[in-house]
Amino acid sequence: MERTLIIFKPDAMNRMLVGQILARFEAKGLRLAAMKLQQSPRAQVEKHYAVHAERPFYGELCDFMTSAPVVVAILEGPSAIRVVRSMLGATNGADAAPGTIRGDFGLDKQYNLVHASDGEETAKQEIELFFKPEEIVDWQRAGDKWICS
Ligand code: 3AN
Repeated sequence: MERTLIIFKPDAMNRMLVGQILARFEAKGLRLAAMKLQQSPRAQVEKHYAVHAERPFYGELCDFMTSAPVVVAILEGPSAIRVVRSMLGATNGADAAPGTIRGDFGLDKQYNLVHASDGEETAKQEIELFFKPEEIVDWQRAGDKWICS
């Protein structure tokens, strides 16, 4: 069982696509372990994207990510990190394969709808950056026994 952090970015919020995209993760069998709506403090976004601090788009990316409230969530399931990344598709929606979230809903590299952790270490760091331990819920769904044998 793995946990990954996702962020519905301001474009997904303003385009009112959160429900549709979340439905795909639920239908896949991934389980919510936490979810909240927040207006992200700029310092949190800057830390989250610190790996891109030297890139020319860093300032604009931080402006974008603080331009509207976002929905932040933790999804869990077997290989959840890899599964969610593959469901998102390539960074640029124009390159993302049809059938992926970015391939079906987007055309842009900045406005690419959802962030998801890209590895075990980043997932751990990002979950700690966005959630307090008491906000994360351990639970079982009635349907779980029909999702993983
Ligand atoms: P991903 O979201 O697929 O992990 P990263 O980590 O390469 O992509 O990029 C982080 C974020 O930076 C992207 N989600 C996107 O919003 C933004 N971004 C990436 N490349 C560019 C670019 N060339 N111009 C503007 N924004 C970009």
